[in-house]
Amino acid sequence: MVELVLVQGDITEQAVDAVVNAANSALLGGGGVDGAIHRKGGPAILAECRDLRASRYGKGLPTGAAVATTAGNLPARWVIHTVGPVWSARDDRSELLASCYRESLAVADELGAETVAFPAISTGIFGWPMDDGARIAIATVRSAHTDVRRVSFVLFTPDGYTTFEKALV
Ligand code: AR6
Repeated sequence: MVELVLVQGDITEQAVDAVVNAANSALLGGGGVDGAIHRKGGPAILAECRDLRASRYGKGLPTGAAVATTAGNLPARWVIHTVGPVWSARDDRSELLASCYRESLAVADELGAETVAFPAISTGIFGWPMDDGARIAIATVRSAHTDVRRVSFVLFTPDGYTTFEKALV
């Protein structure tokens, strides 16, 4: 079973094999986690993202999918970019959010990454409620078939940390 760890802090500082980026389908950067990863990781990440767009994702990386690049100057070896769903009160997009966690772990397995750090995907600019996002994140990682040994959820705010702590029990 995967070991789950909660960390309050900045995902760009995590010394793990792979950090997951809460990206958008254009793969060209943005705010939040995405902005921080590109800022600290440097231009090598964007260069690989551009290549991926040119070779495989001309229409953009689909919501719920994941793809890896170098981590540039970050302490991690790889960045796994995934696109979370935008929160909607009308339609249930939970399966797409679960898919982000599952597909990211599948990419980690392909890379041979044993330690992976996730942010709380979709809970920032994409508006997903933190408690529901935490529930989906934890349930999906717990039930995943993966060779990843340790998953850290890196929560930027004390509130986010507390919410994940409650969802973990
Ligand atoms: N480390 C860890 N968590 C962080 C960090 C950080 N450095 N910065 C923010 N968070 P968001 P989304 C938290 O907005 O909701 C971008 O523009 C934040 O508090 O990064 O999936 C992309 O390009 C929140 O709880 O991602 C997309 O367009 C969580 O990380 C869009 O935002 C996710 O917030 C994706 O939106």
